[in-house]
Amino acid sequence: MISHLSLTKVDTLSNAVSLQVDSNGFEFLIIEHNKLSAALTLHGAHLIHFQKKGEQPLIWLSKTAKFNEKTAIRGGVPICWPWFGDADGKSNEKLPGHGFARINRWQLTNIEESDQGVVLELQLKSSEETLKLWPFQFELTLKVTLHKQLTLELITKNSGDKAFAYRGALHTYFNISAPEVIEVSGLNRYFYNSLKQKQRETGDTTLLIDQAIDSIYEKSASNIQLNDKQFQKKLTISNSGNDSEVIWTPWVEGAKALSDMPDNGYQSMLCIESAITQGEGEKVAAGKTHSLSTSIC
Ligand code: TA6
Repeated sequence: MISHLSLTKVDTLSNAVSLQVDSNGFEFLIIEHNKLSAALTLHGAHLIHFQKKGEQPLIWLSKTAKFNEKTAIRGGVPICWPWFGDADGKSNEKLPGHGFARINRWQLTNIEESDQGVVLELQLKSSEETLKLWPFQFELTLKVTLHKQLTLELITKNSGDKAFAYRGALHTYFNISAPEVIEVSGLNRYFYNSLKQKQRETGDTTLLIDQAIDSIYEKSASNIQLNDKQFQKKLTISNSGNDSEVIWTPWVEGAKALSDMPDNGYQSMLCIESAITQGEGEKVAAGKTHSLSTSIC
């Protein structure tokens, strides 16, 4: 899903990991292992590609995604933090939608390689800039396990002296063959429909994809299954530390309205997100940590 990007290698970081840049110097970590390939950007610690040898890419990336310091990348796994959607529920041009973590440059802090694959660790710490947007000191660590399963763990550390609460999501864009052959199961019966002023509704635990969907499901008591009958693939998605799962597809009109998604982009993607969206969010006392994760196999 990244062959269309023309990148130049600037550094070899390990046997499997290299630092590459595009013509604007935008930085990509490219992982080439005998069992898998993957790619992340330091901008947003954003996984944009993951593919196991002999399989379809697991993660969808828009062919018209923008790669610059100001924009969230369309596709991959955006790290939505420290809020989900609009800050405090009101639109505010100063406060970026889905928080600032996905539009800040993270540091690569560790690489572990084995014959199973690669584990990367990236960090983002509070700064003068972030404190202007959100008055709390923090250390965010993203641990990305690229093995036969893909696991992302976002560890929030409150490095300040006052408690805070955060919301957010590991906003995974899955690569699908076609909406009409997809089935999502294992969902909670209760959900909030963001397309209808978030009324609480009761639905089925299985969802078919045949229209625009923007729903926040209360956390499932089981794993979520994504069954793609054309790819002949049944994915199991195991979330922890979350209070909800979000399902999103922009569908026809929504895709047309997005400048960084092709008009037909909705036909090959579906978002299933491990999210913290309820109430004030997850409270983290001074000095304490909280982990939000999603594991896909
Ligand atoms: O996760 C669902 C959602 O909140 C939708 O409402 C839609 O806005 C989507 O995220 C994408 O948000 P973005 O800010 O990345 O365009």
